Amino acid sequence: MPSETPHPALRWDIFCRVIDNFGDLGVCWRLACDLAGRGQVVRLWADDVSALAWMAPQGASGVEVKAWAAPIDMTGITPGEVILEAFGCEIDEEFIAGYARNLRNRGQKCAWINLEYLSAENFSARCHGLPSPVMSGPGRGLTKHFFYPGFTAETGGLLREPELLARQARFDRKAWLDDVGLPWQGERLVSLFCYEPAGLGGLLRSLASSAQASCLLVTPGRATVAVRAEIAKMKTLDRLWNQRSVLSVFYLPQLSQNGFDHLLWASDVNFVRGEDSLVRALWAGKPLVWHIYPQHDGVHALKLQAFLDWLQAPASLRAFHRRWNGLDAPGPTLPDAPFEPERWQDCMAQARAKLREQEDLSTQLLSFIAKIL
Ligand code: TRH
Repeated sequence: MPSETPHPALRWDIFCRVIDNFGDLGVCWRLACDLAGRGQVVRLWADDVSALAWMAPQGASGVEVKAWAAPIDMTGITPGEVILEAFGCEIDEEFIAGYARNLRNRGQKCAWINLEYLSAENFSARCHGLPSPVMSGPGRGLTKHFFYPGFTAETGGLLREPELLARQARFDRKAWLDDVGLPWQGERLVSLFCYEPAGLGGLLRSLASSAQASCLLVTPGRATVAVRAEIAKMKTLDRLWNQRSVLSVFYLPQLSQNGFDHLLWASDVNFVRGEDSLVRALWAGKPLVWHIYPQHDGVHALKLQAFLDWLQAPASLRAFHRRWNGLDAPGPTLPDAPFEPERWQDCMAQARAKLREQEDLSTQLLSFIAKIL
């Protein structure tokens, strides 16, 4: 693994607008904590901080959370040396004006980063690190830089805290399962974090008809609602669908981000969604299925394909993903896509090993800032 060089402590202002779900805040919080853990001083501005109450109940030293309201309250606020807007959110003009003024007064260079969404598509490598001159407003004359996370060495990489893999290696599965109250008898554990997947009924049927007993660990919110609705539907269609009780379902409470990592480490197969949980499942290294965030224009299908190509996913994993994400051409009677996690393990192990060799996102971001300052 590449060695990390120490960086001077800088003050960061990270801005996050919560669109829906938890991913925007989840990524920003992890980034803020990772940077703070490396000696940086971080202020995280978010327009909806409510999810942090369960995602990060302990907070983190070195990270100050600020509620980001409009208009922004600049009382007593001096912008830091680095400003980062996550996923194209726009920082208020008052803040930019203060930032530009500070740069002039201190004779400092601009470190204004636009952190983009994660994608395995080629544009991430092409656009990573590109400058974007600011042409208007109080930041006129300054330059923003695009920072693209990604899966290859030509991109900004993935978040991976320095201690993550060592913590994973020390993880005690049985103790954690006891802690969450799961009376585990050695069944296959399948974690489920998703929206409303088209292939949910197929998964439940596969698990219920398997020779191997499984326990589905269902996260709260949309996954729980979807599973309850699907099970109710299946019961009306065929009340013997899980006759041998080979499948059990365990509904989880909201976990902290660390607890969520533990869930992924404890499970044999992980169903994840969005962006941050996908990255964490890659580090977990178990077979995973990704419910990609659906976009109205359908571009998520290309994004999913690029990811599966990067993963060198075998045909059955691709087929399962198409069904899970509702991307199969509609037909009157689509057969269930086979659930074959044992065939998916190799590509996951290879992907994790490949990613380990690459520099993580925070290391790259710190080097990038050092270069432009
Ligand atoms: O919530 P998401 O669907 O977020 C999505 C994506 O980020 C997407 O790219 C974005 O455009 C959209 O939101 C608006 O999935 P994601 O990204 O995996 O984020 C979930 C976060 O919630 C992640 O940080 C893990 C955390 N989490 C917990 O901390 N505890 C839990 O119990 C669960 C279920 C999740």
